[in-house]
Amino acid sequence: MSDVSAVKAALKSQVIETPSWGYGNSGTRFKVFAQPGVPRDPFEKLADAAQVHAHTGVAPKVSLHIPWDRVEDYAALTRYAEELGLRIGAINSNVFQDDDFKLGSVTHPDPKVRRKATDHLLECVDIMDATGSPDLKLWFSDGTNYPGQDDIAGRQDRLAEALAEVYERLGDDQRMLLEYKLFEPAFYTTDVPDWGTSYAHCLKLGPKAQVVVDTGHHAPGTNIEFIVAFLLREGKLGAFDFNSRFYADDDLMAGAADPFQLFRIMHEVVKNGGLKTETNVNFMLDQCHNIEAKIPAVIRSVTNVQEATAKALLIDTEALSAAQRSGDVLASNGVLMDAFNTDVRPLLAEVREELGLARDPFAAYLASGNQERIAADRVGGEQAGWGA
Ligand code: AOS
Ligand code: ZN
Ligand code: ZN
Repeated sequence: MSDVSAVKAALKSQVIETPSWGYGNSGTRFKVFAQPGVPRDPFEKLADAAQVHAHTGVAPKVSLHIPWDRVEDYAALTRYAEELGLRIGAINSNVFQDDDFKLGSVTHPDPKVRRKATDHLLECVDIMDATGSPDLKLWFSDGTNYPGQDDIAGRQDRLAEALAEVYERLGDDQRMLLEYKLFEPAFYTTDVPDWGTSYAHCLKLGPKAQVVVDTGHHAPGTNIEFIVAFLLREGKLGAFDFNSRFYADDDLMAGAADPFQLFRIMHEVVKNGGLKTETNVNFMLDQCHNIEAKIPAVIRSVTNVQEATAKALLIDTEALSAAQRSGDVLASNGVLMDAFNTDVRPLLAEVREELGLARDPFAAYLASGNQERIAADRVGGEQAGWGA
């Protein structure tokens, strides 16, 4: 795409969904560093998400996590989101923080535990009904640590059975997003370890089931953009969980570790129609900010995703396909690298100006005084965090 106004229009219409847990305290297994001003409840998490949207103009949706964001009155939470100019995005289920799930949730050998896990997933669909959320995001920590610990194929049968029950419960405008992850917390087998397993289950379930690609959930060296191209071609790419990693599931700011990889992924998205509204790819962030301030870190991730998208949109597609057709390896690679090496920050600054926003959302947020305000106001009470 070389027409600048079309590039700008595409950048204005891209929606990036931010995670409620990205605003709360988080840490590693060694330490959670509490930060001043961190939200004390789901309402305050929404207020923080609204700051990101106010400064970027492209982040009107927030993923919730149940039970971390469980409230008495979901209608009130939804109304509050609307007052802030936000919508509720994916509902993330949690079948990994209960003693009963030590040996698995929907794949547990005991049918009583499987029932409990499936009931939680069904509760999440009730919450989708109450909040208008279109997406149920499923990530299972299920797996085994030792050879022989359980029946690998049997666990797939149990997983399929639970997914089918939840799929049946979905409304017409609701879908199920099945995330995969190579390992952790299970270290020998994981029940949904890769895109192929997720894809196979989604294919069997039907059109309302699609795959989530979390960019931190692969073996080192995995070609994620190939997976993206393949899933888009099959109509099975439902969403991204963007974050970056140096080692495993590091959950760092998107685009921080490897902006070139993010660009390559966004190239496949753009090339294969993934930016079109009707394709309905949910561009979510899934990250935890352990040592950096949360709201500005989410802003930085949003702008990093935008920069990768802008570069992908600037690729001279005609020159690229001509070079590809003629088998000119160096020329085709050169077209891609020209786009990657373009400084798109001035273009994005113009886009923001046209939306009535400050040219630099990061600096504008820091100058807004919000950080000092929340640090002064949000004293007392439990601070919500990862796992709270
Ligand atoms: C876990 O590693 C996954 O990335 C999930 O997306 C998880 O549900 C999310 O991090 C919130 O807990
Ligand atoms: Zn994730
Ligand atoms: Zn993860």
